[in-house]
Amino acid sequence: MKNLTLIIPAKREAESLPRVLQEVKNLDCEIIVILESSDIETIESIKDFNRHIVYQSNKGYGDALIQGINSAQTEYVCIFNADGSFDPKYLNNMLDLCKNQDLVFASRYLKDGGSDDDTIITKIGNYFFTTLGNLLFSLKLSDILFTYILGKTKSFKLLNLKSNDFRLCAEIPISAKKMNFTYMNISCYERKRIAGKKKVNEFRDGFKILIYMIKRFLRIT
Ligand SMILES: Nc1nc2c(ncn2[C@@H]2O[C@H](COP(=O)(O)OP(=O)(O)OP(=O)(O)O)[C@@H](O)[C@H]2O)c(=O)[nH]1
Ligand SMILES: [Mg+2]
Repeated sequence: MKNLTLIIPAKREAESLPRVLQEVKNLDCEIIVILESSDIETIESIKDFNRHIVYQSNKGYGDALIQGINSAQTEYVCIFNADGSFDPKYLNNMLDLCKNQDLVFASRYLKDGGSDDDTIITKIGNYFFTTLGNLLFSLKLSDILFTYILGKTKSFKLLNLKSNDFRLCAEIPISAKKMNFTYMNISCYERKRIAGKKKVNEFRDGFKILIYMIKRFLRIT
C-alpha cells in the first residue's frame, strides 16, 4: 500500500485518534492528519506517533479533507475518520478495486454491511439523502454520507472540491457523477466511535446538505 495516503481529519479526538494511529501503525502507507493548530489536546495526544500533520488554515470538516487531499503525494488517497469507526481491513480490497475506478465508496447498507454507530436518525437521514442523490443525480450509491472513500488522488483533485463543511460528503459523489468518473460501492461494517463526541449535527448539517443538493440540481451552485 505504498501508493496510498490515509487522510485523517480530526477535531477534538484526543481519546480516539491515538488508538486509530496505533491500529494503522503497521500499514505500509502514508498518513496525513489534518487538524486545527488550536486543538492542543489532540496534537499532544499523538506526539509520540511522529506523523505528518497539516494544520488547517480555515475551519471545518470539508476544509480539512480538501487540505489533506492537496497535500497527498501518492497515487491513491483514502478518507479515514479519526474516531475509530472505519475498519482498516477494507483498505486492501478498496485499493485493488480502485485500479479500475476513479473512486470506491464503502457502504454500510449493502449485503454483509452494517453499523454499530448508526442511530435511528442517522439511518433515516442516510436513506433519505441516498435516495435523493440517486433520484436527482442518478448516482447509484447505497450510502451517500458515509464518506469512507478511496480514490485516485488525481481524480479527487480534478473534482475541485469547495465545501468546507459536511456538505463535502454530498459534493464528492455529485461532482464525480457530473465528471463522468467511474465509481463503485463495496460493503463495509462501521464500528462504534471509540470515544469523544461526534461533530455532525444531524439537523443543522442535514439541512445544509439538503439545500446544497437542491442547489446543485438547479445548477445554482
Ligand atoms: N480537522 C477537522 N476534522 C473534523 C472536523 N469536523 C469533524 N472532523 C473529523 O471528521 C471525522 C468525522 O466526524 P464525525 O464527527 O465522526 O462525523 P461522522 O463520522 O461523519 O458522523 P457520525 O457517524 O454521526 O459520527 C472525525 O475524525 C472528526 O474528528 C473539523 O472541523 N476539522
Ligand atoms: Mg463518526
